[in-house]
Amino acid sequence: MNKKTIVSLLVLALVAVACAAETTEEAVEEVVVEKTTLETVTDRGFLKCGVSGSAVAFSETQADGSVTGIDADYCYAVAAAVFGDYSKVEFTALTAAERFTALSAGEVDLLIRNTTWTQSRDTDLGNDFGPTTYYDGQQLMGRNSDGLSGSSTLADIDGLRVCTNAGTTTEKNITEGAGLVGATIELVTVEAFPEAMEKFKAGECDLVTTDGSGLVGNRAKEDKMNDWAIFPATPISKEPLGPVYRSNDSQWADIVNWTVYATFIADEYGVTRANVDSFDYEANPEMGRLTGKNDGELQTSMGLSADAYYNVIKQVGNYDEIYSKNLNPVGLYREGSANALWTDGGLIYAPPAR
Ligand SMILES: N[C@@H](CCC(=O)N[C@@H](CS)C(=O)NCC(=O)O)C(=O)O
Repeated sequence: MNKKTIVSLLVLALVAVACAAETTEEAVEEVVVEKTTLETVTDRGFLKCGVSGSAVAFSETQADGSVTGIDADYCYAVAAAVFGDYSKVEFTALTAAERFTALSAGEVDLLIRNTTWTQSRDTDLGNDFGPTTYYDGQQLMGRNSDGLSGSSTLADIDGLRVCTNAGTTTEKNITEGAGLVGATIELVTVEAFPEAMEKFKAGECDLVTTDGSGLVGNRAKEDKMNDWAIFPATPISKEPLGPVYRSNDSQWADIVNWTVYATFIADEYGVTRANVDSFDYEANPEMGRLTGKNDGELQTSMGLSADAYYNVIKQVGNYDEIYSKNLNPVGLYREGSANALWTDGGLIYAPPAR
């Protein structure tokens, strides 16, 4: 719920104009005016962003309290757009099961927590989804020593114990998918995915399952490239991950969406943190409009400063910079994946900035 402001309006309710009578009645009415999310955020002075805090390469809370990862960087990007200062973010670590309640209760302004865009979450839960920032898909991870490999299939999990975290698409997909191939599994559901990893390492589960990126990230973190297999080669589901905000909040949706699109467009034109100041905006009017350098900028009509998206690129980077910094170290690369730019055969595509 947004904070509400009680505004006392002096309503000249009844101006009696009948005949020549000079009676003027005044009524004071209390009208509840809801602040927009942008007003709430700017009045507060920082953005409240909901993340996982323990999702490898997506949002990891560090010892000093800072949060790193691609999801965290998109929180920083929205703060850079709104405040011209990426650091104006307060992160809230949320489990998968509590994330949508926290968003609808107004505990966070924005949720960027490896959250899959699904029809029910979009239509039933009071959420709207921004552009996908990572195209993922669900896989499983097991031990090579148990006879599993990258070419194992869902049928091979018959009789096995599978761990995952609650409140996810993961638990639904695996239940449905195993059923479809006639595999009987024991599904062990825990609150947060790191607990599933602990059970897997302790031998209490034969398999863990979640978004493929999470499995790749955890395998890299545990240095088990040669011991743990991720399968099936083609994921069992589509998991488009991206920002989520409350429904019916068009201005805030536009701000978040165009923050993401600005990083895509800058990637398309090769505008980086390093060259954003020296880039030839005359030669690329679209980038000029988007960064507020040329005429025709549209950021001010969105309630932002003209240079809002310049600040995003300057302070956080374009999509490729954000992706590469966070995901390459765990072995996730864009080349040949859906996360490549549309000009390279991928799905990363933004509408034109005009
Ligand atoms: N994308 C799925 C799964 C999200 C999910 O919970 N992913 C795990 C694996 S990356 C995670 O966030 N783990 C960290 C945690 O539980 O805090 C969804 O939206 O339901």
